[in-house]
Parts: sequence; structure tokens; C-alpha cells
Amino acid sequence: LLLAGCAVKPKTAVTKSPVIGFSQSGTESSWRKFHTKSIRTELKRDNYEVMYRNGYQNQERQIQDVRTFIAYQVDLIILAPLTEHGWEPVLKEAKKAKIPVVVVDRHLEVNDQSLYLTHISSSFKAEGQRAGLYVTNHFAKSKQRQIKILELNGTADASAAKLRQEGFADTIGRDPRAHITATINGDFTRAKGEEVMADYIKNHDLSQIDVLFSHSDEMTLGALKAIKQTKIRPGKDLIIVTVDAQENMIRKLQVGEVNCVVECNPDAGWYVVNALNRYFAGQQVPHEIYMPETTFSESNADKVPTRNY
Ligand code: GZL
Repeated sequence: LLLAGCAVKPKTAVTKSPVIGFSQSGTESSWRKFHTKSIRTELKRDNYEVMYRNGYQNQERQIQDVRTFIAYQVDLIILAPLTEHGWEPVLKEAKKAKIPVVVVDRHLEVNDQSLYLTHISSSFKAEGQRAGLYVTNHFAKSKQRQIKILELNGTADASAAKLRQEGFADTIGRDPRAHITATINGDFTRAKGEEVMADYIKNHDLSQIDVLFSHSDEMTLGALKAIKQTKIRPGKDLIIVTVDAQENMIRKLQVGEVNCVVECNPDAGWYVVNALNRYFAGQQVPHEIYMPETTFSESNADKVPTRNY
């Protein structure tokens, strides 16, 4: 090992950091952007190498991204599925290539649960229940005989939308006065939220509606723009309940423009890296990991922790 008069240090076996393919569904909200940032920051902190792909809210594109990860033979795939169905084929290809898949955020529907290692997300049904609870509590002492609710839904076939709707319906169903009189779909985006709300206002009398339940803050921000073109005072004439707890929505809660903000916690990074570290250390990983979250309303609007998103 003596070359040209100097000893060449024997190469120590450098363990290669695992390479992680991360397929994110899109960048449609501050919530989503922070969800991505939280996971990538923690992966970097623990020296994982990351191949990140943005699916631009297109499932076909996400499936191609996962195929790219398989071709690169990454050590593990993190997938934030846009919608619930249509993932079996590509998950079977990953399994055949012996690449584990960690599902984050929304659910995906598979018959064979071994197609993914774990699912790390929020309980969207509980978020819907909390939204419904706020509504029934708000009208508990009211003599109003009817509580008419307009629901602004997120992306069709997205578990976040389906389960929020299910949880909300569960809870308001306990008050015989409460009814969802109309449902409009804003696809979890601000632009679509504004468009479908403006369309609803054009064809209906919004003053007949008591409550707007919106599945995400981005859609609520769009809907508020349309509502402000009318005489209806958001947060006063129209009770507004929304989900995510983005900083921009907390500010609206604090000035009384909305009444209840159900938190959906995007800070998944620590939970994801903890699961990866356990997997690569050969330890057990639970099949479902739920993130902690809460609800904000006028009662605690002045005590909301900094949102970071
Ligand atoms: C929920 C997530 C939803 C957020 C929206 O976990 O899937 O998608 O509530 C985002 O901000 O569009």
C-alpha cells in the first residue's frame, strides 16, 4: 500500500445512505407544500438521499414517478396518493422489485395490505366529526327550526374529502334540524373553490344557507372571495367551518371571518423518518400511524401555535 512513498489509507467500508423515492400528489395548498417540506427536511437530517417528484395533482403522472423509482431501484418509496383507487398494479411492481412503500397523507385502497409497509396520516373522519361538532354546538341553544348547510367538497375519490364528509355527516346527523342542502366540489384548490361558490351564488339565494363546511382552507379562501361580492357577512350571517389551519386561515378566524378551523397536521416529517429508521433497522413498523391534531375556534383563537404553513 506504499505508493510514491506515502501510505494510502485503506478505504473504510462507507455504508451508502438509502435512496428514497418520494412521490408527492401536488402543490395545491400551503398545507401540501409544508407537508413536502417537513418530510424532505427530516429525510435530509437523517442523511437519506431523496428523489422527489411532484405529481401535479395527476395520478397517471404519480404512477410514472413510482415506476421511475422502481427503475432506479431506490431502497424505499414514499407515496402521497392523490386519490384512493388505481394503485394496485404499480404497488405490485414495487413489491416484485422488493421495494417497500410508505403511504403518507391520503389513503389508498388495496385488497392486499402487504402492498405497503405503513400509512402515516391524519384521521380525516375525526376532522369531519370535529367540524360537525362545532356546528351542532353552535346551534345547540338556537330556536332555529332548520340548519341549512352548504358543503364544499375536496377532490373526488380523495380519502381526505370522502372521510371528512362521512365524519361531518355522522355528527350533524344527531341534530334533526341540520341538513346538507347542497354540495359543490372545489377540488381542494382556491381557484375552483371561488368558481363553484360564485356559481352557487349566481343560481341560489345564499342568505338561505346557515353554514358553509369546506374541506380545505384553500377552497375556503376562494369561496370567501365570491361571498364578499354579496351582502352576506362571512362568520356572522354565514357560519364557516374549514379544515387545515393554514396561517392565512387562522388570521381570518382571529378577525371573525370564519368560525371554526379544524387542524389537519402536515408536519409528518418526524413520523415518516421514525418509521424509515425502524424499517432499515429491521424493527416492526405499525401499519397505521396517526398524527396528533386539534380544533381552533373563537374560544381559543388567541392561543393558536405558530402554523409554519
Ligand atoms: C389532507 C390533505 C388535503 C389538505 C388540503 O391530509 O390531503 O389535501 O387538507 C390538500 O390542503 O389539498
